[in-house]
Amino acid sequence: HTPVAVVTGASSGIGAATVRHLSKLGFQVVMGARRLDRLEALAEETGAIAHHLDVTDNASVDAFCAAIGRCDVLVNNAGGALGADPIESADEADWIAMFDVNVLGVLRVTKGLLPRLRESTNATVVTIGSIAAREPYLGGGGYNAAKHAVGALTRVLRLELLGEPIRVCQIDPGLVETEFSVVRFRGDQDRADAVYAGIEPLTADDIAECVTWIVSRPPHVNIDSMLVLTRDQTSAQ
Ligand code: NJP
Repeated sequence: HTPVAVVTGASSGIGAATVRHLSKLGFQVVMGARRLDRLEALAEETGAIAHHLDVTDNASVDAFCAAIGRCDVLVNNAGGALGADPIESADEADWIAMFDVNVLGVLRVTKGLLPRLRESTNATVVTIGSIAAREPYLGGGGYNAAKHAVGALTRVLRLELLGEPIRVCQIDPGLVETEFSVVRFRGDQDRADAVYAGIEPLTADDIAECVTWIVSRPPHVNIDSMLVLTRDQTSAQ
């Protein structure tokens, strides 16, 4: 049988690159995101199966999970930052939205697919965290807090699944050239360029290659976590 990989947030950036790389590796990929037009184009290109998915909406997650009959690999990738304000002027709505998509989004999809992952003899959950899950950086308290929570969720899941044939891993990328900063700075490209000046970013393919490497290790090898920075970054930028 062909192994099945599920990728959330597959309509751009790291998620889309991961769909391409896992498809090339021989997985039947099932992908979800809100921008279905983007997914349909990627489905045409890769043979992956597209479903609408909003990880902040329980009904959407339920419908997505119900459409999946088999799951050997789950890549929890949907997420992002909203705003870059200091705590003194933090917008509570942004913080709530960031926890909803980054933390509860991972919780909802993981919870929904655990029964399918348990049916696999060699399952892997790879969650895309962030450098912000390790070292808080200035310019995004809510994102830092949310990704720290993602790190805790990953580690608790690993403890809960110990002894079962399900590997649990988190990849923490540094700066990756995707639509991330467009969302973070609400389309203000000048502000994004100023923050990221002088840093040559990683590409989405760089991170997708980490995903394929992790899932193709022998079943007893669990790559617990991976911090992937650009050469121009330290862990506190
Ligand atoms: O960004 P982008 P990345 N339900 O904006 C989807 C982390 N990261 O590839 O729904 C379902 O190109 C959205 O799809 P759509 C970051 O935190 C990045 O860089 O159609 N999906 C799109 O496909 C995130 O966890 C950097 O709008 C939802 C995807 O998420 C992951 O990498 C650094 C959704 C975002 O793609 C991928 O982000 C770092 C929802 N409610 C961590 N909301 C970096 N780029 O520098 C969004 O440390 N999506």
